[in-house]
Amino acid sequence: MPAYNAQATLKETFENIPDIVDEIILTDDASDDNTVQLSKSLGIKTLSHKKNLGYGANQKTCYKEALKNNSDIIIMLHPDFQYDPRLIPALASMIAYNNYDCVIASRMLVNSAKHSKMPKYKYIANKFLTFIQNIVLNKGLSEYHSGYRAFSSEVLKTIDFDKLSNDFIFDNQMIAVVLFKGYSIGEISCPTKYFDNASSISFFRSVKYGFGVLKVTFEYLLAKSKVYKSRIFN
Ligand SMILES: Nc1nc2c(ncn2[C@@H]2O[C@H](COP(=O)(O)OP(=O)(O)O)[C@@H](O)[C@H]2O)c(=O)[nH]1
Ligand SMILES: [Mg+2]
Repeated sequence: MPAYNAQATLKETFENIPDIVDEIILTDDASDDNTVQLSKSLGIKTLSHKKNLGYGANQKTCYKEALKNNSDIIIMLHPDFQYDPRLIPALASMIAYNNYDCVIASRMLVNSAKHSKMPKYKYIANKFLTFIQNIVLNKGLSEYHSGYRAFSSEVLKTIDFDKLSNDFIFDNQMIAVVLFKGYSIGEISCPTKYFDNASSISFFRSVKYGFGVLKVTFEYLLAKSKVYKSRIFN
């Protein structure tokens, strides 16, 4: 769980994580609240950044720690309780049975996002960016932006994720690189919740993310057509 100011929702998220999970790791990106204390009191293995390094940087710390323990399947779950932790076995089984190398819990597959107060601009941007990426990346995913995903450890060992951004665009770069390397990505549907305590990225950060997605898509196109390999695809 990459955490940032997750005090209000961490306990509920944690309590809904099924027993099938062998180890839970939380990395805190210098939260202003009591996320770290709460996490430790719940018995979660907790690591923390001294300074705020960003959402991508937080995931890097988390994946490195998870890889240290010879894990087979690594699942990212946001501690803001927007995604249902009880779907972990569904995600994990698709990797365990070698159906896919990576699985995304999609908020768009059965359109749960539309009925969950996801801000309209986020919904429309998600649809638009997904449409573009499906064409360029030659896939049929329902979204590329969910923060609930599972990886086989082989994927995370092979991908040099340190090269990816420390910011929010890390998530989208990750999918693009996973596909570029020839790994497969599956999806399950997942309801999502939008409520007051769920942290919300500002409009400005979302717009920046949107342009970042277009940049990743363009870089993928250049790399795939062997014109130019940018840092993340090299
Ligand atoms: N590391 C880090 N994470 C952040 C920061 N701001 C937001 N987040 C996390 O990013 C995730 C996604 O943000 P959120 O507002 O929930 O977006 P949404 O789920 O797409 O509506 C959440 O789990 C937040 O905790 C930050 O400055 N640093
Ligand atoms: Mg969220």
